[in-house]
Amino acid sequence: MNLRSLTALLASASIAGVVGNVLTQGSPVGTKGGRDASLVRAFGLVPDQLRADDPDPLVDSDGDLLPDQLEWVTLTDPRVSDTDQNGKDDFLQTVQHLSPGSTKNRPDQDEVRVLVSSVKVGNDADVYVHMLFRFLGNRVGNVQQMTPFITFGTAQPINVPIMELIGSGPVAVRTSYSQAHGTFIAISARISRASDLAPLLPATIGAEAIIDGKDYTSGTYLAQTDGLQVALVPIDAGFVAQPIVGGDGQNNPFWNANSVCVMKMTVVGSGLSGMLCEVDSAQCEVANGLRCAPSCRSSIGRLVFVPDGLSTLTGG
Ligand SMILES: [Ca+2]
Ligand SMILES: [Ca+2]
Repeated sequence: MNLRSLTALLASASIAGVVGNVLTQGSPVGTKGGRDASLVRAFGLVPDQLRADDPDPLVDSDGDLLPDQLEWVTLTDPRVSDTDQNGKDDFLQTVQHLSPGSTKNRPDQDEVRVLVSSVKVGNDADVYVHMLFRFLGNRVGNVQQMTPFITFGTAQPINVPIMELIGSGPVAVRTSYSQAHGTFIAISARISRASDLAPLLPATIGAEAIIDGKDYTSGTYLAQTDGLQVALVPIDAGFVAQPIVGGDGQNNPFWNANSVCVMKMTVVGSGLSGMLCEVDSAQCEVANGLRCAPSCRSSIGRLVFVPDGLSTLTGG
């Protein structure tokens, strides 16, 4: 199935009802490390077809709906659902575009965030897009439009809808509900091989959505650095360049231990289709367990084109 039908299903009252029913029954719809079979059936999605010897690319060790591989990208701890122990689950802070330890406060509202991770497969990797939703209360919002896209090229950026890619491979849907934080939904879909994505980088993969009449645009900026595909992850101090293959830096001698590349950017131009930003500072800063590329400093001066501007990455 493709995203058009997924969108239609998401938007339909019947699916909202199915999700609502599951939620109101109070049953644990998110199962540890896996997809909820009833929801997968309800959405008409094809569950992963994995061989017994394949690692599960979407395993979620701490049950917070963020796959372990994605938590490497979001700088959260895949073993703990509340990395910074502030009473807010990693999913909530992530969907709010906040990093662990962030001192920022976001208004309590519906949220959408689109992130990218990848999983090694032989000498290549599978690239996954993750669409995270948070709805206030015990409800699923009315998804009137959902358009995943990839934007690449700096001089004349090209924006291509990628809905046909979503559903061409495995898709997983996970949900949870809590009275304190509302309804969380995570949709993860394999969209590409890393080798097929590489010629398009740097690029932004994201989605535009209209939910309950409100526009949302969220995405992840991807670039090729030191032979690795990295995502620009917003933190309070700027942006971190983080490899999208989980843990890959640990075995790569080109990466130094216990630091990440923190970059700051300023907007140098804007047009109808987005903003052109320039990296004006970049340095390896202390971060336990993470890795910083030796090319970090040379990021200064790099131009980054982001659809709709930096708010696509930061949530505004
Ligand atoms: Ca997790
Ligand atoms: Ca937290």
